[in-house]
Amino acid sequence: MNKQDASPIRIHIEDAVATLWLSRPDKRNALNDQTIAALGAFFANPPEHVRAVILAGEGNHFSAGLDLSEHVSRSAEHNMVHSRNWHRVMDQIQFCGLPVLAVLEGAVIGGGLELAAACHIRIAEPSAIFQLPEGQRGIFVGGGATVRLGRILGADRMTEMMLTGRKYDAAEAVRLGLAHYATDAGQGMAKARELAAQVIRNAKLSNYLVIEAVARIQDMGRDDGLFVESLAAAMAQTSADAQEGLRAFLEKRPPKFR
Ligand code: 1HE
Repeated sequence: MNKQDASPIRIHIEDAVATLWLSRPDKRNALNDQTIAALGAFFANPPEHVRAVILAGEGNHFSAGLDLSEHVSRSAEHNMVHSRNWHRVMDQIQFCGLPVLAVLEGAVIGGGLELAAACHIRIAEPSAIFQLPEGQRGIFVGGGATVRLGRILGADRMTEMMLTGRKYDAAEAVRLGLAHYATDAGQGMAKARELAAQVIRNAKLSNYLVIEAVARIQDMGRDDGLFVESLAAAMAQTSADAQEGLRAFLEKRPPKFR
């Protein structure tokens, strides 16, 4: 089989958790058009019974970012379309309505960091290196970094990170919010599975609203944000799961959600 034809992601579903492996370890999981398309196809329509998704990289790297070999010969127009396609797919991941956890090892570089930033829970192993080397390659971010990483880091720190091309390790990444958890070597996937199992015990609608509403409300004006928060609260608080969750608390037992 031609290497181009091999699937760029591998999907394994178990106990309502889908694990997606970026599957180009020879290329350090560099994100070519095929990989972005495969991610888009999955997140546009996740299987009905899946309640959480774990994203990881095969080999010892999460992702070395944009596939630079494909990028060399694009026109300005093609670049614009390409970047907008990344934006669409990263939004599909962030707003797929399901919690998405990322296991970060080795390279979390450029577009790899943009992909990680579209995930909701980020777990870093000691080997993880976080970097935005676009300046050193003569290019610019195009997968949503200015919006997502700009918010996580603040524009000031992201500017410095891009100008100097500095690398942050896992401990620094946790301190800065690039990752939420740091684990021992080889423990990232186990931690992701443990957290996924915990998160899917929440009411489905609560998880959905956290994922769909919180980041959007951040982008709204204060009054609009507060209004939408009330709408989301009204939806959640009047659900059958809310009745069950509150009753279970009062009866001192674990809730049984849908
Ligand atoms: C690649 C890529 C890639 C590796 N595109 N082919 N990203 C970067 O600037 C990161 C570039 N990569 C690296 O700095 C290093 O490869 C790593 C630190 C990630 C790993 O180093 P190492 O020594 O383990 O591997 P290697 O020997 O450098 O690479 C192994 C192979 O992967 C080699 O191919 P081969 O055919 O010679 O075996 C590399 O060419 C290939 N490879 N990274 C294509 N990125 C939406 S805009 C986003 C903008 C960006 O993402 S810019 C950042 C791009």
